[in-house]
Amino acid sequence: MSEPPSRTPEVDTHCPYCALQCGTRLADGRDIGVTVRPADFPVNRGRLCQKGWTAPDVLAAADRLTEPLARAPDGHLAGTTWDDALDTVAGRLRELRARYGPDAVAVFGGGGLTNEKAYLLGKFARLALGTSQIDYNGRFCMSSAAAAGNAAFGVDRGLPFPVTDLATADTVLLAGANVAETMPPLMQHFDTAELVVIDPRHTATAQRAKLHLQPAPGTDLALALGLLHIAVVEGLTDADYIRRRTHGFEAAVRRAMAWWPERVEGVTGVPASVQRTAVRMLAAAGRAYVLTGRGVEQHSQGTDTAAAFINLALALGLPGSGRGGYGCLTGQGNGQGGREHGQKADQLPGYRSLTDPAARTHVAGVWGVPSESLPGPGRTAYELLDSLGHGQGPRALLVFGSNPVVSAPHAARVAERLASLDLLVVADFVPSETARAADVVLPVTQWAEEEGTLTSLEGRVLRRRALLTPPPHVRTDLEVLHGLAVRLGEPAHRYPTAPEDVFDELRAASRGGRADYSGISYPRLDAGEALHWPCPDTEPAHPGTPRLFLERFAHPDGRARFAEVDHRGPAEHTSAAYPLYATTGRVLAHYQSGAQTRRVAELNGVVPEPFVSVHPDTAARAGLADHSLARVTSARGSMTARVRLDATMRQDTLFVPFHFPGDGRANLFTHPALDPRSGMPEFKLSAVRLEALPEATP
Ligand SMILES: Nc1nc2c(c(=O)[nH]1)N[C@H]1C(S)=C(S)[C@@H](COP(=O)(O)OP(=O)(O)OC[C@H]3O[C@@H](n4cnc5c(=O)[nH]c(N)nc54)[C@H](O)[C@@H]3O)O[C@H]1N2
Ligand SMILES: Nc1nc2c(c(=O)[nH]1)N[C@H]1C(S)=C(S)[C@@H](COP(=O)(O)OP(=O)(O)OC[C@H]3O[C@@H](n4cnc5c(=O)[nH]c(N)nc54)[C@H](O)[C@@H]3O)O[C@H]1N2
Ligand code: SF4
Ligand SMILES: [Mo]
Repeated sequence: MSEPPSRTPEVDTHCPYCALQCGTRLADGRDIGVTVRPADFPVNRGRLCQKGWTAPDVLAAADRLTEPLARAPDGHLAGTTWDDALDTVAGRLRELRARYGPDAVAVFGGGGLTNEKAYLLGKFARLALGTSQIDYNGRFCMSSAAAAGNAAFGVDRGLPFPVTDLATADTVLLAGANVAETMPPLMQHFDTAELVVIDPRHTATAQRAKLHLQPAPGTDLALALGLLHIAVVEGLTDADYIRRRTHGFEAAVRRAMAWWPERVEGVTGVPASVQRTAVRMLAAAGRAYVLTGRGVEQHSQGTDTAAAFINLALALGLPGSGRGGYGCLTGQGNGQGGREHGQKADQLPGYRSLTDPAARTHVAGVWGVPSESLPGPGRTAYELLDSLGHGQGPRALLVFGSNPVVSAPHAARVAERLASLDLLVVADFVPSETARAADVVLPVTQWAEEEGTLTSLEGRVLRRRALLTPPPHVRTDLEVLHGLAVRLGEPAHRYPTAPEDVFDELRAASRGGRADYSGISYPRLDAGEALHWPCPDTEPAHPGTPRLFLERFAHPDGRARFAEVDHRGPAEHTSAAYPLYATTGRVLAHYQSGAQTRRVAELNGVVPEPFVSVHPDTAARAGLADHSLARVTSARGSMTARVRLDATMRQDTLFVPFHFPGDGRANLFTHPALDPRSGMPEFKLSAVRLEALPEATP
């Protein structure tokens, strides 16, 4: 066991936000509060972004949740005791289950939860609730790239190599990733590389690029097919690698042959000459990497698009060759671990499939239950939210680590579904927009008050360590799950509350799975070992796997698969009523739904309100000037934002960050069309119109 946290004046831990998981040292400055400084950790090497520097402010947020709340008869959320809150929740869950069956209760998790929380949440859903209805916000994040990675390589680890390998690159293709704002300390690893950036906007990242391809949103699949076409026609593919290490090249190329550069230019707007330069830069590089972000993944053809970029990387002979590779830049703090331990609708711990009989037997054995008692797969995140409170859909929802009222697509619809529930329970440490809509709110600890592990974007397992003792009436998520499970009649020992005990069980459950953690332990991590999964429990101790695929890919025959994909186009096209594209994404100063960063004065000072980036000519046509108030309307609904003129924008495209609540929610206009292979929504493309709003409206 580690030291009791309250006696430690300083601890080494990691930033609470994104998947880069910058190393930090926290100190309890008592009167001045918690201070943070960057550690000399390989991914951040002494740097942090502005969110990391200000993260301690959320620990002391003025409206921090410090006691359980329950909806009083007058409709207000009022303080209550833990026993009352948990008894109420458990009692109502039992009633709903008795009346409608176990699938009447649903669970929504998050990629910010530690490995221990994600694991115990999945176990709680399948055993204590007996429900198939569990999914999480990672479905909205990189699920399409995960599906493409599994199909191509037989395993999905965002970066199958350490971040520091990127520093050896000559050329890096960043497709739909704005790293300069979303993972600023990562940029230092590109100092000597030539960047090729694919983004409809001339982002801070594109400004650092040698070459910027600025396609229309939603056309990346055509572009990636075109890049493969050029590589083939110009004889730049690695025939020896393709023959030895892959399957399916010819079928993939047959599709790409229909995408000659001029046709691709017509669809994407990227000049043929620029396409050719991009491919030549990648092929000429001694070491080259192809990296994808949400810009290409958050589409209804997101899996095929990620697959098309993987095809390009395979054709150039990069993955596992020691000459570069492909990676998906995972987003949330534990976005990687959060997708491995069983909070996904179709999944058991160890990245196992819920429909695989051997996987069910193994995990049921660890849990001490018969495998027939495990439910089958449930609905994916948006389908789940959309089904709430009507028809065969769940009547109760428990939310741990997400704020879907702001972050889910077609958010007005989601808010309406949440309101129709018989019971909404939210565990959070701040009154998020979703918590405010709940019947019961359970106050939980924050990062600096708890122990656990997270798995970063490079598949390395990291320790989160506690500096502070939690406020008196705040509990950990593990304690909440324990308290509920026991009230639902489960044996207490099944839901340990000590993170290390949960981790040790997770190790056993993951043993032999695709994401095998069985050789990783708190003592090894605390001794400073850099352990990347898979890390089986071997004698002598397994060193972990920083680099995957060097010898073979994870498919049984050891070969990677090309995907036979074609461009279908987005779910929605522009029209007379909705003549512009709107895309959505992030700014440096805010994180996700903003539940945390909108509570930090310094960050709010930088970006205080929703905005829409517009080309000056597009704005002028709508009668809008810089800073004027605009309405962005799609067939789903409207949001309001202040105009930011930006002459580098495409004239046909608007950009809106999704960090703001209320009328400023980008997700009031986004399209819930889902990628058929992953359940990823089309966050990155809506057909909209832009109109001026009188100043007084908001
Ligand atoms: N500051 C900040 N950093 C974060 C987060 C945050 O909320 N704020 N969140 C974290 C998480 S969970 C994630 S998932 C990552 C996301 O990290 P990124 O993927 O870098 O972030 P986004 O801003 O969502 O999208 C990246 C870019 O895609 C572009 N884009 C939009 N539509 C298209 C398109 O059709 N094609 C192409 N090629 N590009 C397009 C946008 O203009 C944007 O610049 O960031 C992580 N880091
Ligand atoms: N339009 C549009 N929408 C998007 C995206 C986009 O690019 N465009 N991106 C999507 C992506 S990539 C993502 S990842 C999602 C993220 O969107 P959300 O799922 O809403 O993510 P957060 O805002 O991080 O919400 C996390 C909530 O859980 C709380 N929380 C944090 N840690 C814990 C914990 O350990 N336990 C508990 N109980 N609570 C915790 C936080 O206070 C916060 O209220 O948004 C998606 N939505
Ligand atoms: S880049 Fe990510 S992990 Fe690093 S300080 Fe910023 S938010 Fe935190
Ligand atoms: Mo994400």
